[in-house]
This record gives sequence, structure tokens and C-alpha cells, in this order.
Amino acid sequence: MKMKPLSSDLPRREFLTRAALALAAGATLPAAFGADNDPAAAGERPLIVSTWDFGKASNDAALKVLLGGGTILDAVEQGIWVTESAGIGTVGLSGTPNAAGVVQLDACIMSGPGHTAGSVAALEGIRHPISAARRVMEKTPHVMLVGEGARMFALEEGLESIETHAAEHYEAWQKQRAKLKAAAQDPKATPKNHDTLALLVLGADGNIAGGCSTSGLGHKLPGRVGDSPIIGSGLYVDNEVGAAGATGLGENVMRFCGSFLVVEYMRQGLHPQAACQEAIRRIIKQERPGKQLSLNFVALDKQGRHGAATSEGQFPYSVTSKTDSRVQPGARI
Ligand code: SD4
Repeated sequence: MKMKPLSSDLPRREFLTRAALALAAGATLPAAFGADNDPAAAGERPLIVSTWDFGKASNDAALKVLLGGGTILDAVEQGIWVTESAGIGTVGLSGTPNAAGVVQLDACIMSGPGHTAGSVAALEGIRHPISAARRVMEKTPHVMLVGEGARMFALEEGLESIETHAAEHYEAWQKQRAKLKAAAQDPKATPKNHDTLALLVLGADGNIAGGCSTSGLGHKLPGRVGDSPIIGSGLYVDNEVGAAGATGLGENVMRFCGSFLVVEYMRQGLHPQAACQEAIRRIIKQERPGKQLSLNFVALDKQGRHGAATSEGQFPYSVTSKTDSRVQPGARI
């Protein structure tokens, strides 16, 4: 693996700061100072990274959009459509209902150029919440619309809606609840009640965009909004530095502006991998020892480097370039 010189072109003070931050984050020095974490893909553009293994299908669709001449925002939106329609049970209208048996969706999108953002929360009955978020960004002076207002806006924009009847949802949820209960008795089964798609795109021209979409925490209180549609929590893009996205227990991300934190660590010079790890370590430090936090971050930087980390369990993330598309493990803290 080719290594870049560690210190030759860095002022001594910056070198020491980076070293201290990187080592605190558990990174190796080469990783912290810019050695490629993945020689095959590092530096390659376009590059797409996303949360979880199901993100790969969205990455592949996003790459196709870019190769067909679409913009980075088109790639984010249309890539996310794939997962929103895939029926995975945690993103889009197949998602787990809230405590009232209703699916309420959260999504956001952010563009590096112009530093613009759009977001929707607690949105009901709209097939592609990511498109609603994009329209909020592009067609209104606002950043975020919620609940019935977000739904009315999406309908006025002509976005596809699906009639949702709370009673039907409630029945479906009851069935799912029975399944989850049964699965909980089976140590081999791992029931999921939340898993969000955050997808980050570095374009061939070096510009960055990202999006995030979820049905949020299963069985949440009606009206509960998680981290996913909150700019700086579930997603953050800074066109000078890079982008980060989150998945996990939103309450633990929101209280720390998680994705913003990861991007800020990258701004200080950390490799995306080390930045994700350092953000998790910093949150852990302020929490009760041993508390299960369910924090997962994914990040990419302007140079085409990427990384991911989780506070516990496993966190696979998807990485796609023109030469390769694969799922790989995030680092466990
Ligand atoms: C939420 N962060 O609503 C989302 C859920 C999630 O993996 O990402 N789960 O809290």
C-alpha cells in the first residue's frame, strides 16, 4: 500500500494536533494523515457511500444516474428512491409504524454547492419523502416542513401518494409485532425496528451532496422526529471538507449534532474513518458507562476517502465507484 509522507508538508503544530486527535480516535497514523484506506477506490470520483448493506442497490442506481449525465442531487434522490421502494421495512412506506399504527417518514437532502438543504418530518402517505425534501430545498424559502403541512406540500407538488388507512396499518403492525415477539425468542433471529439510509455522493467534479431517508424508530410516539431529517444530525455536507450521515438511535445522535461533528473532525484533518470513530468516542465519554447507544456514522471526504464506525454490534456500509461496488464493515469502537 502506498503511504503518503506523514509530516513533510505539514507545519509542526498542525502535525502534532492531528496526531493527538487521530491517536485519541484510535486511528493509525497513516490513516489519520491521508494514506488511502482503500487504495483501489481512494481518490476515485465519482464515489458513493451509504449506510448498511441495503444501501448498495441505491449506490448502484446513483452511479448510473451520474454516468448518464445526472447531477449529484439527481443521484442522491434517485438512488434513495430505490431503497424507499424496496420494501425493506425501515425506509419508505414499508416502514415500521409508530405507536398509533401509522407510518411517519423522515427525510432530508443537502447540497454542498450553495450549502442548501431541505427536509420533511412525520410525513404520511408519500412514496418518496426524499423528493419532498428536495422540493422543499429547491422550491421554498424554508429548510424543513413537518406533518400535515409537509404532506400538503408534497401533494401540491404532484408527488406520488399512497392512501394509508390507520386501521390497516394497525393490523399490519399487530402482525409484525407478533413476528417480532417470536423472533425475540429465537437467538438466531435479529429483529430490526430501525435502519436508515444515508447516502453520500462525491461527484466527478469534486462537489458533494447527501440524503437521508427513514421511517424512524419503530413504535415511536406519534409526532416523534428522529435525527434523520435534522441537518447536522442525520446528515451534513460541507463542500470544502466532506459529508457524513448517521443511523441508529436518533435521540443519541441529535443531542450531539452527530453528522456535523464528524464533518468538523474531518475539517481538523482526520481521515473519515478516524472522524467517525472520534465522534462516537466523544459521545460515549459524556454518557453513562455501559449505556447502549446504537450510534453509527458513515463519512466521505473531498479526496474520495471514506470510513464508518459503530458504537456496538456490526455496521456494514456500502461503497461504490466506477470500478467497484461492495459492502464492507465499519469499525467497531
Ligand atoms: C431514528 N435514526 O429515527 C433513526 C432510525 C435509524 O437505524 O437510523 N435506525 O432514530
